[in-house]
Parts: sequence; C-alpha cells; structure tokens
Amino acid sequence: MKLHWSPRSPFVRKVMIVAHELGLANRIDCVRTVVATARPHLPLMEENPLSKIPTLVLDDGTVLYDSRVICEYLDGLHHGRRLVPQDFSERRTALRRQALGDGFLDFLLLLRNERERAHPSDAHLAALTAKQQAVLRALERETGDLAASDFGIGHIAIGCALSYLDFRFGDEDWRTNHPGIARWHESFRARPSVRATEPIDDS
Ligand SMILES: N[C@@H](CCC(=O)N[C@@H](CS)C(=O)NCC(=O)O)C(=O)O
Repeated sequence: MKLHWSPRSPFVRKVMIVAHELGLANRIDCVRTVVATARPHLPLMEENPLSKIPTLVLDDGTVLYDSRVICEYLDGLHHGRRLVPQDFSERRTALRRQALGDGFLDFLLLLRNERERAHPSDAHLAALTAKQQAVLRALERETGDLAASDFGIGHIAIGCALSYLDFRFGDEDWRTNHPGIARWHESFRARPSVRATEPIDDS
C-alpha cells in the first residue's frame, strides 16, 4: 500500500497511529507528498481530486481517502479488537469522538492559515478561537468517560488534535484550565504508536 504522507500532517498521523496500533505500519510505503490549500497538487489530484493527504493507494490501484475511510479500512485487515467498535452504542460514541477530534483539527488548520494571511480576518480569528475554547471545555467534561473507555479511533482523533495544538500553537497554555484532558493527553503521548509518529517540521 502506498500512503501519500507528510511528517507534519495530523490527519496522516491519525492513520499512522492506527497502523502502528494494528501492527500494519510495515505494510505501508510512505511517499512524501507536499500539499497546501492554496496550491492544488496536480499529480495527487489524479488519485484524490480533493488534493488532500492522507490518501492511500492499494496494491490493486484502489484509492482511499480520507483519514476516516483509511482508518476503517486498516481496521478491517486484522482479527483483533477493533479500533472502530462494531457494537452500535460504542461505535456511535467512538465516531462522534472522531468527528470532534477531526473537526477540532479542521479549525486549527484554518486558524493557522488565517494567521498566516497578510490581513487576517478578526472575525474569523475570533470565531475559530471561540470554537477552539468550546472544544477544550467539552473535552474536559468528557475526560472521565474517555479515560474509562477502550482505546480506539475516537481517542486517536482527539489525541492527534491536542498534539497538533502543541506542535503548531506551542505558545498556548491550554493545560492550566483543562487539567483533566491534559492528564489524559499525557497517557496518550506515552503510547508506543504515538511516540513512533512524532510530528516533524521539515519545511
Ligand atoms: N478530512 C480529511 C482532512 C485532511 C486534510 O485536511 N489534510 C490536509 C493536511 S493535514 C491537507 O491535505 N491539506 C491540503 C489542502 O487543504 O489542500 C481527512 O480526515 O483526511
């Protein structure tokens, strides 16, 4: 399998954490692919018209995107405990958590893009910051349930988003006002799959 990959992308990291958790990382050939919202990647768009990573190309040429679809595909390649639960109620919670983590990442990518513009929009910055604070408050409320439930795709998405906050917004102290989720994030960071996929700014 070929994965359009970058050491900076939190969505790629999600996929690679899943691959490490499942013992599948050595079956993935990571191909460095540089994408940017303002520059369509024409060769990548032959495979994924959205011009986004992660994009997975299977050995028979089948193309899979986005991270949710790829993670679920990888989770179907083994017979162990699923990272995307099959039980209806556990699945609903895990997918909702995944949506929260992925949505949080979407805001953070937008916030970073907005800050880098010559004339950032104050309204956009304020709205994205308000949403970021709301997500952190929601995560703080959910910490107990998150810690008590089996590690899975929801934990991975949320952990990747919090780690991206540290990677790209390192001057923000989100921990002081959210001590519960900060503690949970420490346990996430200690996992071998998470340590094996530390982001690198190679720009
Ligand atoms: N919903 C997608 C989001 C993927 C995404 O936004 N990837 C970023 C890199 S972290 C990207 O490809 N950006 C390029 C662009 O927006 O054109 C997923 O879960 O895979």
